[in-house]
Amino acid sequence: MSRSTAAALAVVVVVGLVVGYAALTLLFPAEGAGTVTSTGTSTTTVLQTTSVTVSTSLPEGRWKPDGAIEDNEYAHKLELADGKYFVHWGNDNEYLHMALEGETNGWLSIGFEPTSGMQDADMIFGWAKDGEATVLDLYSQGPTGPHPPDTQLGGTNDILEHGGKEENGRTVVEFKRRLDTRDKYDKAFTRGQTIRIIWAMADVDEFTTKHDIARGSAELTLD
Ligand code: HEM
Ligand SMILES: [Ca+2]
Ligand SMILES: [Ca+2]
Repeated sequence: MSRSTAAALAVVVVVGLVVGYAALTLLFPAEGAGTVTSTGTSTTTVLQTTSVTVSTSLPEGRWKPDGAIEDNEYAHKLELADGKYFVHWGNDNEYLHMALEGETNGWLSIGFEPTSGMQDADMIFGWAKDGEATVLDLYSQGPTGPHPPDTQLGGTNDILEHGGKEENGRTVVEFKRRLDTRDKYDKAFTRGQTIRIIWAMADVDEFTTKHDIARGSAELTLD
């Protein structure tokens, strides 16, 4: 090996170390957001491509659809209905985790991106009864419904996991879906997006009886 080749190789190795270190620093921020996948490509032809996958504990690791809202389980919280209803949420690159919490023994609901009234809202309905939670993926076809399950319209149920609890007049339902489910009856979300929502609650455990406690609209922003 000639001296110049050796010198060139040494430079390449040093550059490789620096690039690798930079990639690692990027991959391990103080507060990581979910699963970070990054591919660092070297600047020279000699170095190969590095691909590292890192899972942090936020928020996937902490999230449990058990009907209990733990500290730090959700990064965000929105108060509605003068404190009778709260929406909690968090997201990473892939998933949205959400909890609906309200002063009712009936249903809680959230609708994403309606056009007018309830129309075209991608709705999620939930309630808990006898220790069992029901969470439904629905779509509102008109300004006051109807909002059948996506599956009845030829779409898909995109609630990946769910759970909930009814206790002392309070109901909590928790669920997880992809930011982009690829179902035409769901709204596709991107990171950092501000989503217009409608919300409603009622004191009955079935999704064809109207909101008899409260309803309204608001906004929430994803990480
Ligand atoms: C369970 C079946 C439902 C029925 C039968 C129903 C029916 C109606 C009706 C008749 C109205 C007209 C105004 C009024 O009477 O209050 C209305 C308004 C509204 N509903 Fe529903 N609704 C249902 C579920 C939902 C759900 C699940 C949400 C939210 C996710 C929702 C959110 C709203 C909002 C925000 C308005 C006001 C719209 C506006 O004036 O711009 N509704 N609903
Ligand atoms: Ca939980
Ligand atoms: Ca769906």
